[in-house]
Amino acid sequence: MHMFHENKEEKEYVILVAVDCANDKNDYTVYDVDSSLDELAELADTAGAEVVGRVIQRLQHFNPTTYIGSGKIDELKTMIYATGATGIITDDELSPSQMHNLSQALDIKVMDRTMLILDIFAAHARSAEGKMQVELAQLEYRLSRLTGKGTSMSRLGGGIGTRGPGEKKLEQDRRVIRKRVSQLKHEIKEMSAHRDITRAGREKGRIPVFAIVGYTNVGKSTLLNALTGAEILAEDKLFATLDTTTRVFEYSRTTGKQKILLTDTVGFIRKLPHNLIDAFRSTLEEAKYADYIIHVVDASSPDRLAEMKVVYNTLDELGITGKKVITFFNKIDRILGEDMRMGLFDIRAIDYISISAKNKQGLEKIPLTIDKLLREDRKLIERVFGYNEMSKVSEIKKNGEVIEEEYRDDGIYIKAYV
Ligand SMILES: Nc1nc2c(ncn2[C@@H]2O[C@H](COP(=O)(O)OP(=O)(O)OP(=O)(O)O)[C@@H](O)[C@H]2O)c(=O)[nH]1
Ligand SMILES: [Mg+2]
Repeated sequence: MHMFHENKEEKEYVILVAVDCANDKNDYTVYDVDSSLDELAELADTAGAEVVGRVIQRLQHFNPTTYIGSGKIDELKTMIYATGATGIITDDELSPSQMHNLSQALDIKVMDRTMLILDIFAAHARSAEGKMQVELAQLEYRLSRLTGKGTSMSRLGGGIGTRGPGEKKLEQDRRVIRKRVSQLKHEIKEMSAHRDITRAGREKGRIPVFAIVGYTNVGKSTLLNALTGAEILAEDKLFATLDTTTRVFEYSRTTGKQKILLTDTVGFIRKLPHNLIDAFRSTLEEAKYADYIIHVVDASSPDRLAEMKVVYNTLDELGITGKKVITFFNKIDRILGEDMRMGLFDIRAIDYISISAKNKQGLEKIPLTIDKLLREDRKLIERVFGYNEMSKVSEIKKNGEVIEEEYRDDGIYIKAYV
């Protein structure tokens, strides 16, 4: 079901179409329509299509039958003719009937943001689980269109286009797809059960786990690579990472070494399709099993605030709340001047620092920031352990942070965070 990848020769030339439902222009935590189309253009580029035009219509509400109004459809037809576009992509998910009506009216391939994101996920999925999750999301998206959920057709109860062999074929397709869907769901469930076991094993080790989360393309994988030498693909593409990777990050401080686990996760984006959230739930929820969250933000993005808000909303939606967050403002190398850096703060975070993962700038601040966080959840103890309590001492040395240690006649004096 890939839109653009199956045939590399046949490049798509697309016009991006958006409806601007007049939200508050002074609220910088909300995407404005131009930024949203910029992002859609990046998505199209990532999927290998070339953007040849943009159409924006300001409306109070989306048109329920054709998404945009009839006047705009005429304008769009002219633009299609003039640019030789082979398709359009709308910035919002279309209902089955909107998609049908628009393609009838324009006589051209009509795609929406959801299809585009699904397509990119399909092209980037590497692991068996990732591939199955994408397939599941795609099939469910198709199924909702096949059954005509929400179309006016089923409500009309018959008529042209609802009878004949086509309908029988659809019924068969539906059955095949449903079977595959339940098979996929089953297999994905088994895989995530297996992961739970691996996690349980990790729990015992008591190494603190930090999940690296953030908007797509902010530099999460670059950060993990810089800190641990992991060789994860990091590129200027949206959703380069679809599988989670965990690596040990070990650093030294005067009081000894500290090990933590860092997990790279799938990036978030606004209007992440619901099919995808459901299918990728176990992958997206990876952060749920972490002790702490590292929130990576692209400090150089003009939509920084809106992106941060999307990340926190998505975390809330996934039920990942109440975890302590530290925020890394990344790509600081792209920000010139102190003024710009002044605005970098995150009220939801315990602490925040500025870094450049790519240029390895500011990374030396990371251990201190992590220590501070770990210490907050640890208790400072100070006492003498008798020589018959050596196992306790080695336990503290392994999992805690020893500040002072002194051999005395009556035992070992220990001052430590545990
Ligand atoms: N200038 C600059 N570019 C960076 C920095 N960190 C990462 N990048 C670039 O940003 C792009 C995205 O980096 P990734 O590490 O793939 O980002 P990600 O957050 O893992 O993205 P997804 O996995 O696609 O969600 C790459 O082209 C990186 O080279 C940085 O500190 N400065
Ligand atoms: Mg990545």
